Amino acid sequence: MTTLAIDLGGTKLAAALIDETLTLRERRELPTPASRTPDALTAALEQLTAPLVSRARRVAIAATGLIAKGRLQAINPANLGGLLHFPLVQTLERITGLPTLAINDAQAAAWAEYHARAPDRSDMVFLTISTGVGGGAIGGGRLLTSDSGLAGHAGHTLADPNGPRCGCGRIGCVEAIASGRAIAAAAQGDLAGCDARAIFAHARQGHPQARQRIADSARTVARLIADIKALTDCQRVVLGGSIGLAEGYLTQVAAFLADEPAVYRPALLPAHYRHDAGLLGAALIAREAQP
Ligand code: ADP
Ligand code: BMX
Ligand code: ZN
Repeated sequence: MTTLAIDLGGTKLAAALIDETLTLRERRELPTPASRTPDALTAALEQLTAPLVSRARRVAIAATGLIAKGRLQAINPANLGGLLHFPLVQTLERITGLPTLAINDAQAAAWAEYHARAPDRSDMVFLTISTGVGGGAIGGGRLLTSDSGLAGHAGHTLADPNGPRCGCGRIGCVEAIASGRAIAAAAQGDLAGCDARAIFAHARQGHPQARQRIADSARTVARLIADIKALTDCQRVVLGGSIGLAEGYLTQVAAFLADEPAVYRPALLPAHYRHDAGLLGAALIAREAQP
C-alpha cells in the first residue's frame, strides 16, 4: 500500500510517496509558512500534497511539536512562526480523503533509524539538530511515547541556567543554544540576520564568530548526549537534521564528547536516511499500525 508521507518541520515541509519496500519516490519540498494563522499552513499542505495524493492509500505525518490525539501543539511556538495549535490529522483527512496518522518528527525519525540498523537491537536515541532540537528514544525495542506527546523532548532539558530564554518558557534549554534558530539568534555584528546555513558557510571560510556559534552548539549537544547516556544507558546516539548532518558538525560533537568520562560516551552516528528519516519513520509506523 503506497503511503503519502509528510514531514512538517519548523523550516521546511517535505512529502513523498513511499511503497511497501520503503522506496521513496517523488520527494517534494516547500518552506514552512511563518504565519500565526493555521490557514497559511493548510494552503501549503494542500499545495505540497496535490500532485501525490491520487496515488496514495493513506497519509503518515512526522511533525514538529507535541502530537496528541491528532493535533499539533507547539512546545516552542517560535519554531512555527508563532503558530500554537494545528488540527493536523483532521486537516490532512479533509484535504486528501485518506486515513491519516501523525507522530512527532524526532520520534518518527528515531524509529526509521532503529529499523535501518537492524539486526542491531541495542538501545538508541535519535537527536535532530534543526530549527529546534528534538529527540526520540528506543529502549528494549520500543519507541518511547506518551499521551501528551512530550516523551523524548531532549531539546528542552537544561544546558545553561544563565543561558537565553527558550520559546518554551524555560531558561537555558539545549534548544535555546544549539538549534538552528538559536545559532542565528546569537549571531552579532556582520553575522546579524544570517540564518544557520549562512553561518556554517562563514565558518567554513574561517570566520571566528561563526566558528564559535557552531562550537557552542556542538558542545551543548555533546553534554546533552552524556546526560542521555547517564539517564538511559543507550549504546548509540544518531544525529539528524540539517545542522546535525552539516559537514564537520558531528566530528565537533564527537570531539567535545571525548572530553566526557568514558562511561558517558555512547557510539555517535549520522542518520542513515539523512534528511528522509522523518518521512520513512512515519510511513513505517503507519504500515505497522495498519498492515
Ligand atoms: P526542519 O527543522 O524544518 O526539519 P532542517 O532540518 O532543514 O529543517 O533544519 C533547518 C535549520 O538548518 C535552519 O536553521 C537552517 O538554517 C539550517 N540549515 C539548512 N541547511 C543547512 C546546511 N546545509 N548547513 C547548515 N545548516 C543548515
Ligand atoms: C521543538 C519542538 C519538538 C520538535 C523539535 C525539532 C515545537 C514546534 N517543536 O523542540 O516537538 O521535535 O523542535 O523540530 O515545539 P524541527 O522543526 O527542528 O525538526
Ligand atoms: Zn525549551
